[in-house]
This record gives sequence, C-alpha cells and structure tokens, in this order.
Amino acid sequence: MAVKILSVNDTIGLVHFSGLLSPEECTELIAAGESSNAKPSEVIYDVSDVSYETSGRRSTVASPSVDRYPIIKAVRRRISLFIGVAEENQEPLQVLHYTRGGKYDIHYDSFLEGSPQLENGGNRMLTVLLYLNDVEQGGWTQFPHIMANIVPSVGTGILFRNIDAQNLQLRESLHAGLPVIDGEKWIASIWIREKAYVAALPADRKDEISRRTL
Ligand SMILES: O=C(O)CCC(=O)C(=O)O
Repeated sequence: MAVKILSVNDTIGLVHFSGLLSPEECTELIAAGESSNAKPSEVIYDVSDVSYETSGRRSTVASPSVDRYPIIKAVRRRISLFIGVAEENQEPLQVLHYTRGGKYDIHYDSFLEGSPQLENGGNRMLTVLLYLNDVEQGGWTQFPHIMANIVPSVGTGILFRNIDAQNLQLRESLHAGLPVIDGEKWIASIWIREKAYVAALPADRKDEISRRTL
C-alpha cells in the first residue's frame, strides 16, 4: 500500500495524505472502537491532570486494546514508519465517534509549561488523525490561523505539529472538529510525544494484575 501526499502546509507541517489505511481497515477500526467500551470524550482542565466533560467536545472515545485487535498494532507500526518517530512515543490510539451535532471546539493539543502531563513523555509534538468514514455533511477539521479545512474522507488522514523548535505551543496549530451536520463521523487519533510515553493500564487489566499479585 502506498501513501500519497494530497497537500502540505509548512507553518505547522500539516500533511494531508491517503493510502495509510484501506477502507476495509477503516471499517475494522470502527468495529474495534464500537466494541471497546466507549465513553464521553473529555478535555483536560488548564494546567492539570484533571479531565472533564464539556459541551465544547461532543463525541465518544474508545481505546481498543493492542493485544485484542491486531489492526491497532499494525496501524501504530505504520504511523511510526510514516512519521519516522519511535512507536513508544505514541499515546494509545483512540477511536472517536461523532453523531449529528458532534464537534470539538477550537483547541490546542499541546500542554503548557508546568502541566503535570509533560512528566510522561514530554509534550504532544505531533497529532495524527485518520478519517475512517465519509461524513455526509460537516465534520471538517479546521485550522483557522492557516485557513485550512480538511474534509473527512475514508482512508485519508492528517499529521501536524503542535509545538515549535523551542517546544512552545505552535499558535497556528489551533484547530477544531466542526459540527457534524448530517451523518456521523469516525476518526482515529494518535498523539505523538517527544519521548517514550507510558500508557495507563485500562481498569480491567489493573484488576487482572492486582488479582495476579495477591
Ligand atoms: O474531529 C476532528 O476533526 C478534530 C479532532 C481533534 O481535534 C482532536 O482529537 O484533537
């Protein structure tokens, strides 16, 4: 499978691409998300490690297990090869589902100085979003500072930088998931840290491990 570059924007290293996933693999990722205990998506409060639900982010999120779904392992490896950053710098892949009216208001993905989030893997230097279906209407990913709109289309994706050379928030990386007007929207997102990231164990595995160590 060959990745094709559709467009680029130098300011935030925005690369719009196709061919990283086949339509069948997109369907497989959606199915993994559907059977992985999705919860309402949250945002992180200011400079803290507290997250909360807000009307500015309306979607559900699931983190399918790498052990249970071989497709997750394959996608993580492919992303690592594509962007040239070690797989260990990736946060867990998330499958996000937006129904009509679902959106993510304008925000940054990177953390500000002093955030406890920086202690595990440093900042989110890159974001990778993979579009898993065609949205009937709406659901564009919008970057207002660089006047770019990405229309979700099955099997395409984007990659962009969140921090500059001084590790400061890249102003132009501000972005939003515009409201879905018709249909639904499925995406997979992976944040790439500066260094190795240690993923928290899911609650069911924590139980299993504490039972084993009793
Ligand atoms: O849904 C989108 O298009 C944007 C998602 C997003 O901004 C994010 O997950 O950080």
